[in-house]
Amino acid sequence: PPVIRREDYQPPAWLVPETGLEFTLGIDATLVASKLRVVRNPDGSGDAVLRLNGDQIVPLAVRVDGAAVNDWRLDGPDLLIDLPGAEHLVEVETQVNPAANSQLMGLYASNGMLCTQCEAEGFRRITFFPDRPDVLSTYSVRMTGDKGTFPILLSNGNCTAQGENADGTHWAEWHDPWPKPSYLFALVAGELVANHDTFTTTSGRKVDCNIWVRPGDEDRTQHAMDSLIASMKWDEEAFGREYDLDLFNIVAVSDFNMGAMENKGLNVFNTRYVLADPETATDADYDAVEGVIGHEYFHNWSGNRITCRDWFQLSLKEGFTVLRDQLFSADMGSEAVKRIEDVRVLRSAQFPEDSGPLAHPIRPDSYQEISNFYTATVYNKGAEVIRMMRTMAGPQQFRKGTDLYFDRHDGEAATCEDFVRSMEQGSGLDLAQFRLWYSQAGTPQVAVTLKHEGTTATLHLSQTVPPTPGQPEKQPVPIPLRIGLFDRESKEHTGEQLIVLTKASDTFVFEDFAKLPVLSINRGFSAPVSIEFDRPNEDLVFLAAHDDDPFARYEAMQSLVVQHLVAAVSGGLNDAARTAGRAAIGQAFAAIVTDPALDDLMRGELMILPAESYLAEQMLIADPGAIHAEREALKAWLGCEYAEALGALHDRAVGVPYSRDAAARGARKIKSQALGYIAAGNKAEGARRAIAQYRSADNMTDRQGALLILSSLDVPEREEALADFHARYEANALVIDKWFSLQAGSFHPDVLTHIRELAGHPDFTMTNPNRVRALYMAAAVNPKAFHDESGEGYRLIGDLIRRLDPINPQTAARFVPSLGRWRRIEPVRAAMMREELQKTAAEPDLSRDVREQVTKSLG
Ligand code: DPP
Ligand code: ZN
Repeated sequence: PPVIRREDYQPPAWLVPETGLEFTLGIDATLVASKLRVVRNPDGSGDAVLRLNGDQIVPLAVRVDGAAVNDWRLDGPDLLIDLPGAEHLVEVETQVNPAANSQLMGLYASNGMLCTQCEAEGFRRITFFPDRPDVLSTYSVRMTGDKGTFPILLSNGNCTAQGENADGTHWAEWHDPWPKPSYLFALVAGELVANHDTFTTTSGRKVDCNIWVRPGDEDRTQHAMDSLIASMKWDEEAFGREYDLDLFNIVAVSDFNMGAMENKGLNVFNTRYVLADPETATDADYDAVEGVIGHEYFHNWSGNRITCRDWFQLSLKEGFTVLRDQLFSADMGSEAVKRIEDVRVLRSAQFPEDSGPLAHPIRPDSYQEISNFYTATVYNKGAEVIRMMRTMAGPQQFRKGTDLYFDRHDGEAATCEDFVRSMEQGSGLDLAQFRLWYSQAGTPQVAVTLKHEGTTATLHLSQTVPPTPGQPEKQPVPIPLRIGLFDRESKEHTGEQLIVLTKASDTFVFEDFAKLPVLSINRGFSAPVSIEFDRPNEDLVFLAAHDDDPFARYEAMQSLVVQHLVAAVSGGLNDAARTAGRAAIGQAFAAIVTDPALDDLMRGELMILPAESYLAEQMLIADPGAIHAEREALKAWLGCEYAEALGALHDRAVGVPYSRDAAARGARKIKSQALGYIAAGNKAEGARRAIAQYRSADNMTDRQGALLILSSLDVPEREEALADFHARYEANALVIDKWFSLQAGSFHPDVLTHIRELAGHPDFTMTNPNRVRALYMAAAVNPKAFHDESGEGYRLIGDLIRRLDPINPQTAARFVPSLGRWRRIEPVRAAMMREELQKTAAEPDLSRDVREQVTKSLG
């Protein structure tokens, strides 16, 4: 497949200021008639040929300026038409089969309704069009369909007319006044009901807000509606951005590749990010709904009003919008807990990407299939990069930068460079060297030493950015580090400072310290780097108990555990060192479990042990079996050693009645955390408490929390609870997804057998991405199942990729990176992982999506 390169960007030869689309809707056959007003781009190449992209569609009729033409031709999937003048009306008719569209890109059928997904290149599966984000057009859409099958007809913008025909069909016309690229087009038709509310913007525009779902689901939409209205208000206050249409529609669909899609005025959502009530959604699900609703809403400015010039600029909208949704969620709940959660996602999903064969800068230089670049790097590291600008500028100056960006580029298809330049001019930052964060891949490593002499503390920092594919050599990047120096006696620090490491190595001097202070560094995770700082356990115990920066407190606990487990796994711990290491961890752990000053949401967060994937990241070559065993052993030791305190914690939390307030959510969080340790330390006691919690649960957080513990235990209560859960929620697809993923994610000794059986369960289907992910993504991220020494886990995922690829290549490709980690895994397992990649590469008809990921992973 051809490689697309950023440096090859050319402006489009033709622009399409106006687009008319007429749909005659049918589940198996939908006719699409387009009317494109095309004009030669004065800044284009002057090419007389109009190239309209297509994908698995054929032109049934082509007209230019009202007359049928026959001299069009196909170039691969694209339609080429020679146009003599500077402006023409081009009309093309096509037909698509939504029911046969298992890729879920373009127009497809889901659960009896029709919907679209066009980002990144799905519009070309609906009609021929210059399907690139720098061609902005005003859309008028007319659709006609059977009134019984499609009672609700929706598209972008406003509904301008509707009516009924004598033959039982009805029609609607929609007009979107805001010019947009084709990837933001959307159409939905089907039987839907709405939760309706209104929001009045700061300048007095009254906006109708609707959340459309299948009949029966409307009782689970209130949290989504509350989140939408909170997002609209927040974006006015935090970024000065107001909504710009009279209507905002959200539609929930059950078959969806992504989380959600920000189509102008008509967001389409995966049901899992819309539907929530206490009986079926956990507290984490509630948070995810709020975050994704916010994310898609914020795209209305960062993405829609200002879009991307080309797909290499994806982080322009995604990195920035992730930062915006993170700041929103922080304001809605606990800023400290949100920050820790975001860093955990970065470390478990993005760090491995950055150190593996698929590493790419947040602004990639090339791709074969753009769908493969909707990554944790573009999204989450992209957000971290913009967050660093905010940290260096301060919130007020940062806001000046974003204001200038929104003002200057409104209505444009912009680049990352446009954003950086606006930020420089608006905020006053000099970002010349900082631009390296956009072009270099790899997680910078910062080595730290702190020395003390007389009354002077000397901090020495040095950085390396590791080589990544195609980028053997790197330059130093500016790394903003928030630091605090604690006096050991007073347990206070001398005031937080921001230092920026710009050179390969540098020294910072601090005066007036009678003794060596305790350094708290990268507070708030001010830079997305890994810190290498060898220091005594007692300093980490000190920070885990006393640091006033909540992230730093979490980090100290994590570092204690990481240092200990990495040493244990590498065989570097004698009995004395193991005892000392555990004692230090235990001391910090006990302080966390019992500290009355901590709120429970934070306590629950601090109790979470570092993920096995993150531990593996700390080693050049990892032995997943040893990591799993050591981590479980530590968990069991903590559960035993602190059984009494953990039991008391669980008892206290059990007594807190359900509500959505922070205290009750905190109680539920520590309830599940405590249960995990109790079960690790004492299986019988864990099972006893878990089944009691399961039986008396009046909400999904408690029920799922208990089932999570039971599903890993080889006890009779396990079967009882799993059978009850299935029977209770049979009719609810999102909860049945949980039933699959809890079992596939469990540490039960027979987990691989369970997964194989679940793949044959009548509720399993390969055509629904949520269900596929519930079973197989849970398995792929379950270190016990995936890295089983038999290699069965690797074969499971390899088989899945090969079977799913012909059905849904985009989702299939998402499973490749787990196998692509082979170079960092011990040789016996590595060979088996590699074999699955080779077997996949040998398939003759591999999609472009999977082909690119597999080739790079082997390369
Ligand atoms: N729908 C995806 C997102 O919002 C892609 N734009 O991130
Ligand atoms: Zn997005």
